[in-house]
Amino acid sequence: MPKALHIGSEVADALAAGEAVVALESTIFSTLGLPEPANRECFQRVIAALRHGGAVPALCGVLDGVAVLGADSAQAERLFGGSTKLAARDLSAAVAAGLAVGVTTVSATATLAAAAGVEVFATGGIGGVHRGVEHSGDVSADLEALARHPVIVVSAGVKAFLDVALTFERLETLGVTVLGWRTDRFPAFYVRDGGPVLSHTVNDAHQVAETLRAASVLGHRSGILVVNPIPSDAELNADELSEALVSAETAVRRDGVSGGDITPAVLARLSEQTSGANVAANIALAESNAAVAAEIAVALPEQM
Ligand code: PSU
Ligand code: MN
Repeated sequence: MPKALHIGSEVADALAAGEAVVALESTIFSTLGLPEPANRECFQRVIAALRHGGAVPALCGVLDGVAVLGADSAQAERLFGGSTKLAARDLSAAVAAGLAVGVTTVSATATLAAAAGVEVFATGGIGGVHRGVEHSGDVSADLEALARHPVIVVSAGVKAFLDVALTFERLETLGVTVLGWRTDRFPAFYVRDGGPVLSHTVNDAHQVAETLRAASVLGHRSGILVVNPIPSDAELNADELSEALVSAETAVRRDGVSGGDITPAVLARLSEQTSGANVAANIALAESNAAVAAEIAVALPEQM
């Protein structure tokens, strides 16, 4: 049987040498996450932030029936054009079916990172509990994956149009440790503040690394969510945003969109309504998360 997982050579070398590696999902860099050419700009800025911080980027996806961790630039190009979104449960099926191009969400990327021994993962926002969950039952597989894999995920909170309070409750139920990066509030993606009060705040990467090591020694083998608020100069106006979100969601619901198609549809509408301001904010927060993830990945080996 052909190999199911391919680790890029630079990533494999870095892992063997105990150097810092940060996994990246590919959904946000595809047009499902950001419109062209913002998706490429986001990727370039995330990569630059990781390299600047001393970490090797490991972009994940599925190509020609192989799960890839550490895509090279030609492979990355193919992923940017991907339109099949893969959650954790889809990975093995996509590999077995020989899927040409599949982009990974947070749940699939956390799965691959854990399989390859990559401990840090940077994203924009994770999935969570959707508003109206009582009717739809829509809860992202990202939450379960965070509970299952001992990976540190750096995000600016959850996707803007989710139910943040319910997501926060679910994270507690699942036993996911949530650390506020220099904040005591759960950030609201495009906006710094507004979320629930956090129990744990960290001020530097060593505290995060220590938390992961302690979790391992204590047998708490689940993930750690580090929430990093969007940089202040990039955040959106909270009132304008909530208005735009309501109308984007209403339109998407009216169109009968469901399941994994909801996020791309809402984001596309939102981008029309904010004249692209949400796209600029999304890039800024992803870049900032990458910088924090690099710091954490560099601090990890020192903690052993
Ligand atoms: N947040 C965004 N844009 C995105 C996503 C999150 O602002 O495109 C993607 C991530 O890949 C995340 C996924 O893991 O959406 C969750 O999708 P779902 O709700 O279908 O589980
Ligand atoms: Mn969903």
